[in-house]
Amino acid sequence: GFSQVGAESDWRVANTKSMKSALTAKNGFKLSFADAQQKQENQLTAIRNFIQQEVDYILLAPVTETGWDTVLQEAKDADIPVIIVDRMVDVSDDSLYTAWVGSNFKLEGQKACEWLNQYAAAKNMSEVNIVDIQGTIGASAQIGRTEALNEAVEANGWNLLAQQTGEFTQAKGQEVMESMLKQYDNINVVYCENDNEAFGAIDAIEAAGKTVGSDIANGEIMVMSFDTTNAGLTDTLAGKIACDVECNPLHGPRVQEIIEKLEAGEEVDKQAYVDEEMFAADDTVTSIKVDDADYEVTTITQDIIDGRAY
Ligand code: GYE
Repeated sequence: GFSQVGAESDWRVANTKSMKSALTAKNGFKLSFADAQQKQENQLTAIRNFIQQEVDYILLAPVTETGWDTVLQEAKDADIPVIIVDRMVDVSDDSLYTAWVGSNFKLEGQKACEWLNQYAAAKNMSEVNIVDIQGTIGASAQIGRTEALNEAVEANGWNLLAQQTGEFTQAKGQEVMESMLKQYDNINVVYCENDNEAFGAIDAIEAAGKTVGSDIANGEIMVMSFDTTNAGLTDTLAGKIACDVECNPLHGPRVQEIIEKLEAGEEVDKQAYVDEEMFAADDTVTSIKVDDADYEVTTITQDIIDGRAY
């Protein structure tokens, strides 16, 4: 049984597609899928239903990190292994889940912020007046990306004007951007914690008669984002997103492999991070360093977009 957050973003749709494409009857699976519409109580109900159905495995993509101890203990008491997908659970005892597969969200944020730090230096930006359209509060992706920004704001002397959740959706992202534009007339960077919020922010900026782009000196507003969905990279190619940091949603094959190993009585990694890239609209910054590791920044092209799996 797979309890999925919902369909709030292009990323989530790609994640669900990847899971359903791997966990097929042809591959030996019978998948019960539950969409929670971003509500934890729906996930708790779905997990209890899976326990009643005596499924062999429970897959959980948790909407937020806390509140899982009781239901995961019920799954453990029913001898049903739980695999956590994407966001993490914050539980008192990590024997309550067998494995987790997902991204290093803090590193994603650090990569985005270091790109901005290098970009601002290259363009001699006198000040960075930044707003943060956060993801769903309490989701691992929001926690990591926000934490990285807060640390970079301190380290680089940026002005963090506002921080508010856009719930990883385009509609909320647009609404939050509209209100931030009413409050501040000196915003020059918008840090969107996913592509769908960026789409909403871009619409709000353009509706306010301002220009989205990287020419800060001439009053353009630079939009940054995460996920590198097809639509996100298309906006990056158009120069509307200045930097998009990849968050790989293709967890289906990874979860399939974990289950096949468990079925074969083999050990599985408790946590497995996926490797991720980053893309920019131009080649002002072509590589960045985070904690002594180097990361390439790829200038986006249509060919790259056409060649990607999502
Ligand atoms: O960035 C966002 C989705 O948890 C990494 O959730 C995932 C995030 C992703 O809504 O688009």
